[in-house]
Amino acid sequence: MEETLITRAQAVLEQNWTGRFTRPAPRLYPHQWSWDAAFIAIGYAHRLQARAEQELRTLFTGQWRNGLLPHIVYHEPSATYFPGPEIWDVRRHPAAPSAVATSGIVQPPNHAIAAWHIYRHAQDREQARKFLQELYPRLKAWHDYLYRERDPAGEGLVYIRHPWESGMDNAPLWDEPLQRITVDPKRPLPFRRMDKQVVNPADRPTDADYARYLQLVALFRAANYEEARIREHCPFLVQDVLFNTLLCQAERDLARIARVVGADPDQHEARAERTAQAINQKLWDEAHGIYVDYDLRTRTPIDVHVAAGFVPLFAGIPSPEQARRLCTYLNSTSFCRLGDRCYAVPSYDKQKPDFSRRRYWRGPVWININWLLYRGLERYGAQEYAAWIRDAIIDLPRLYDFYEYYDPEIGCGHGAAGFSWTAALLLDVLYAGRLEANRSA
Ligand code: 2M8
Repeated sequence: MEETLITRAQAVLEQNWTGRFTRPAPRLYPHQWSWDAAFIAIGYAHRLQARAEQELRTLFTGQWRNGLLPHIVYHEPSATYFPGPEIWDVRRHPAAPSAVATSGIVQPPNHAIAAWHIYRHAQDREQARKFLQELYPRLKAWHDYLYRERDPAGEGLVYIRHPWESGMDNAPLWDEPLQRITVDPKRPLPFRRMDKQVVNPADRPTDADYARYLQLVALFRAANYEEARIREHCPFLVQDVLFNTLLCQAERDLARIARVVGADPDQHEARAERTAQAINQKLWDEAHGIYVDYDLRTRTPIDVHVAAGFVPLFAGIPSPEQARRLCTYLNSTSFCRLGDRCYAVPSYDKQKPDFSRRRYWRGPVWININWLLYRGLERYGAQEYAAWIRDAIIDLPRLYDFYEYYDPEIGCGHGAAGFSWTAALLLDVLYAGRLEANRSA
């Protein structure tokens, strides 16, 4: 049974592989996405090391000269995705690459995590060491960019300036900050959305969401992508838990990479520590026992509880007492109480009236978030809960195929079919299980 599932997962990735990179999904997402590429490389690493390396190498061809790693690299033109490179018009900034088209925003920095994972699981260690050597300066430039441009006060927390930068595009987290951008609901959109032609529109963000997303892009364009100008005018500036957690773990892994390639690990360890402390000081909600985002425009916490609020477990950020409280909240009717009718952790608090079992980031189960939680719970020794999630990462694709996201109660898949990170992270879980079994045999 396991072999068949591995074959099915590999077939999904094979179908999405273009020869240089892997599309997140065949029609809905035809380009290369930043954090998808890292999750996909994590899946490839166990058997296809060279391809895992190539996935990241190809992504970094889109890196800007100031270190910014764009959220989309448009290697090839496509008629099935909006917005295309002309909407971003990133050449307005002198650091944008000239050889390849990119977007002008970023996504969560999970790349050093993936690069370290490739090295740890390498079939050819020497090749992996060379790969780390090649990638280290680019990873460092990427993190330097984030701390330099996105953390002007030197708090150890970087900000995002667009919901797409969070990776959780239409999460309820953004409802309030987005209200600051006024749109006329009666005015037809001045562009044509392609996503609604490809998947069920009931699963996707609304037109009003898209109007606001595109207004933010217009603001970035008008500022010629100069960060200081954007920072001054952007109505959306948020210190996000998931983004900063991944940055913290990525810095920890970059320190390990630095040791392998003979660079200085101390700066990375120091930054990771500072970010971990800042997350604990500023983003921990003591009253509810969960981490929450912080709105830099209103200088207030965003009082919305999402699955990403538990992810600091992944980077070893919570104290044992905080971890205990996180586990209690996770194991409740708001999220996924073990033994209840729930496959895995839904993306949003189920008790909220606007929770949805099928609308994109407003409730469904996402495999990448659950994978981060599974690893985090293991790190804290919460084995029973970790095993529950691990089973779901295997069962959901086995029973309902490789979808972008799943109904937390009945399991069926929504969004794009043939979704790459669902396949890649399943492969990681299965191969890691085999390693574990071999070790204890
Ligand atoms: C989704 O985001 C893109 C925009 O970046 C979209 O909806 O068009 C998100 O789920 C994001 O996290 C993901 O990286 C991307 C590709 O899978 O799709």
